[in-house]
Amino acid sequence: MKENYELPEENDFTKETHCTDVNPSLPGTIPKFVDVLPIPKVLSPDRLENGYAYYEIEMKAAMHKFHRDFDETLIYGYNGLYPGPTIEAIKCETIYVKWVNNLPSKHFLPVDKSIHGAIDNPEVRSVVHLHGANVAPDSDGHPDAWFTRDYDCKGPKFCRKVYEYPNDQQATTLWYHDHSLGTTRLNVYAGLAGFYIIHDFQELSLNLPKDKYDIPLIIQDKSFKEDSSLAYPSGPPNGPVFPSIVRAFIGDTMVVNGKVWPYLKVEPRKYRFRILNASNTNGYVMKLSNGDPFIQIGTDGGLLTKPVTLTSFPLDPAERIDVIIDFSKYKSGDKIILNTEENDLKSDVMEFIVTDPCYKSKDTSVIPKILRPIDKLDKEMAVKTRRFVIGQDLDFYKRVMLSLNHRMFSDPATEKPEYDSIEIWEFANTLTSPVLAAHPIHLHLVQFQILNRQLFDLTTFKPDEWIEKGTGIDYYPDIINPDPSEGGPVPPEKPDEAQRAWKDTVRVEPGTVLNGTIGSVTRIIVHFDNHTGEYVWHCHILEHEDHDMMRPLIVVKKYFD
Ligand SMILES: [Cu+2]
Repeated sequence: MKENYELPEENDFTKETHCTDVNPSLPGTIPKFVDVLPIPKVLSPDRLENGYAYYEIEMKAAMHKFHRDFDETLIYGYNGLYPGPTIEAIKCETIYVKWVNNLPSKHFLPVDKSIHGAIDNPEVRSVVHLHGANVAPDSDGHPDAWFTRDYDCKGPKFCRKVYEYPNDQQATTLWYHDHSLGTTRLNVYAGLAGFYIIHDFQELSLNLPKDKYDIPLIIQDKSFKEDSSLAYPSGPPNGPVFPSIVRAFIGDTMVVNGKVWPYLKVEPRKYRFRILNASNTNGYVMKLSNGDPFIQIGTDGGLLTKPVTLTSFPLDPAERIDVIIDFSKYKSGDKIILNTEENDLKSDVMEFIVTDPCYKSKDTSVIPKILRPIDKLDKEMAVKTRRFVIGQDLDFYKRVMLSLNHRMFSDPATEKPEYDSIEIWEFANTLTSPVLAAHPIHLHLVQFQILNRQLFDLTTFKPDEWIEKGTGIDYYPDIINPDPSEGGPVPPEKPDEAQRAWKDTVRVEPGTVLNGTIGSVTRIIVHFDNHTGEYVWHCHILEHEDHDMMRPLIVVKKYFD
């Protein structure tokens, strides 16, 4: 597969030694840091059409080698590549992409045929969503706009073959991925994900590390079978339903840019890393093994106002973080591991190995003191506040599913903001059992801002009253002393500096463990701008999204009396 990637120059042959006792299903037997980190190739347009860049990208089954000691195995990839090729665009320069589905008719992962979208529809359906992009609804990749090979079968919202991306937003790191109703978790896990990077002149003028020192990292946890093939659970048999969707998927190895636990040789200088968590369920808290800092410069929707120094950061599914790591103080041979705070084998993500400096390319990049101004959305301008309770329900087969205000995806749309209006959306996470979990909530079409988060007392919480009037969350018991008389109103907490920028996915925190009595509400402010029409919003834990934790979002025209 080497020809598919731009591989760094490699003079170190010591890692060529293969191990024979590797069992891909036993992560403890897999040697770490023996594969060079691949950098997904930037795709050139197929041609110019009426002056616009035109791409044709084919989704197809292909063979991929995840690790030096694994056999090649089946994946689904854009142009047969995992991850897909990177698309680079310039702000306000429209591009067109024809997404072609040449996937087989039978999926190689276990398909649950009882969930939305999967009932009575072909097994392998696909539609591409450009995550974080401000686009018209017919190019957004609505989950019901899926299509099969040769467009033989099309979902009810399918309306065009060639998608139009106007790139009318500031420089940032987006990603494209499969979004077909009821099979997103399987298609993304199978490999259908890639980077889409928007540049603009303002960002280029900042002299940040660029070209080969600007590296995108797509991180996914995966599990493998003994024969190197991708493993995904069939779920417990559930009455007549098997395979059956699982509530979470947690893999046992870490894959970065398509390789299990890779390494990257870095010069002693500054590098920019655009890190994407494209895992199905897993959120991470990431750090460097030596405790050294990251300089964060951006979030999902673009640059921060100024750099923020972090020694660790949370990254939930679909979130991106843009960081600079300065390796200049290290000496040749030093090794630093990017890892997570999880306490298991897979806490290692990848390794940086510092090389001798490259005198041909002196590091002239800078970390500017100021990156760009961000207009703060004004709460006073909000015309509506919507409130959502994250709870759980049982589906038709009595399986637990996570839900948004106890509605299913197919229930009539309730979120119909007016075009060009500003709204506040509040998400109350009321789940305390069986596990406390954050839910990364993603809205299509928009980039929004996080207002605050607040803990509240679940024992007195009345969801319906709160949804209607916003009352009942201004109090929670003291964490140390849960005697109600010791509690009191708790002010909302502003997001930390690292999140005071544009976001398209927000981590809705869980409450706390204390007797299962404390919930947490996360508030965002959104401007529904540029387009009207049908979109969706949902939890980006793919196992939740595929199991009804998704709702329609319809931006309606403004009516003047
Ligand atoms: Cu969720």
